[in-house]
Amino acid sequence: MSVPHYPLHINGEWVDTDENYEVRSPATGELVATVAKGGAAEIDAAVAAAKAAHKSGVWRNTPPAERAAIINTVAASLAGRLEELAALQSRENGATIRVTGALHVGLSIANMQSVAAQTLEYEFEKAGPEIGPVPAEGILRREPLGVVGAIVPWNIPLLTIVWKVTPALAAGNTVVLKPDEHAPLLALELMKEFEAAGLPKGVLNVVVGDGHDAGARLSQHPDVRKVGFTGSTEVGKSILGASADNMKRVTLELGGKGPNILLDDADLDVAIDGAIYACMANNGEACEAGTRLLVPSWQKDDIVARLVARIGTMKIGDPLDMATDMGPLITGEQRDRVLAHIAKAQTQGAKVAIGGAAPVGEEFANGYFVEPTVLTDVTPDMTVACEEVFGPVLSVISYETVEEAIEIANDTEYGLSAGVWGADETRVLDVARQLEAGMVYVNDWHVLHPAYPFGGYKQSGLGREGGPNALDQYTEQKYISVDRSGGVE
Ligand code: TXE
Repeated sequence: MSVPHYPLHINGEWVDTDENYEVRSPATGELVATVAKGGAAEIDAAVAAAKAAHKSGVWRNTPPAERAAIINTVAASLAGRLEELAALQSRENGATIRVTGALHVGLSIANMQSVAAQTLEYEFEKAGPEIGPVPAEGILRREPLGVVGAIVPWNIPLLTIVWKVTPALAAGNTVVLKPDEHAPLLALELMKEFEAAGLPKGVLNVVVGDGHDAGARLSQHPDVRKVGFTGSTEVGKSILGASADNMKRVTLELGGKGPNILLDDADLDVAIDGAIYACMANNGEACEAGTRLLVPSWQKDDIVARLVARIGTMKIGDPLDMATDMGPLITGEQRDRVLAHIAKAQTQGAKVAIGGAAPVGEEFANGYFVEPTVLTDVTPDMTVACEEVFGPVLSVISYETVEEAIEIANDTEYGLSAGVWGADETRVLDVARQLEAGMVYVNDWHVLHPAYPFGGYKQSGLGREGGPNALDQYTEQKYISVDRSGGVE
């Protein structure tokens, strides 16, 4: 079977460059596709096309209902291709097919539909209150910003794209999207669908390229008015710095170190599964994973024994198999990073209760697998409890009192997600209100929903994505006052 090739998409054309990326399955090494490699020159061309499209008014003057209709058409096309696209995503980045179907593709479709619905209701222009004492009126407008750059990672590509590109387009902006070079295929499939749905040329452009080259150029470009970014906190800071030159607006969705507090009345039959799901869904490659499990010290041994028993039943392997619970990490470099974290934690006093290594066997020989791992005796000052590991590694930390658990939970520069499990609703909500995180899950985890915002406190980011105000992040506010005491009737 021939391997598909994807060019870049600039100004309504599919364009090739002198170099290609090879996108390979992290489970098997199989070549999944080749993709044209863009750089600063292609970013410049894409920004110029997006700027011209914005200036022409071809998109910002398209009635919002028509913009929403195009988004809905694309959402419907993706829904018709859900299984195919989920499989492509699993082959590309190793996330398991259950997760790519429900989360990567399924939730992306739901978000697109939610943004399309919001677009129909959105008050792009409305009369404001009267202005006294002279007879004067105000008009409140929400206008597109112009050219928007979207820079996204490899771990959950389509959803992180949709969170940016859909509200940006719905609000009338034009967009240059830079996917990660390890997982660019769903960005390019999305581009095909927007093209088929009749999006005018130059309105959405896709340039796959390296971060330090294409990504940096996009974040620095003087004609880009906003950058939406998902990725590491380190790169997020460089994007924030680059935005200063021309006062770009930024939305940043960065790393996390989610604390997951088990209270002493939590139903462990549910909470143990929940704690594993919180940490290890998407192979542990999720910014809002619950990676620090905070347990009452007197229940620790029981909880660890239950975690070990449950994790022992998990199936590691082929991400395309519906029975698989854990696929490979994205690259050999990521796998080695995760294994180095586990090794360092042990030198600092942590113990491996289960996992801790790359699985051995023929089916794992060509992939970047790491066993689901539980570390016990972790203390809050250990590196593994402070830094984002981005792999299937759960750190168990003991606490004596609920106050201490909250203290440990909040003692981090991250603040993306948090969780709390318990039977007493008043008590769990009291704890939830005290946690410094953008999303707090009570008796569950990963409850992402289009109606609710996603984003972090502190160094986990800036701004929110999705939710009821998704379009606000991609519009500028304008106030027009009309003084009727003089000539204007
Ligand atoms: O992320 P990067 P990487 C975390 C996670 C992971 C670590 C490294 O801890 O182990 O980051 O992953 C582009 N200017 N997260 O290296 O580098 C890059 O090409 C502009 C958290 O993959 O932040 C890609 O498109 N852009 C996370 C995107 O930024 C640049 C998701 C993200 O890559 C750039 C992924 C630059 N100088 C990793 N350098 C989350 N929050 O979900 C890179 N890029």
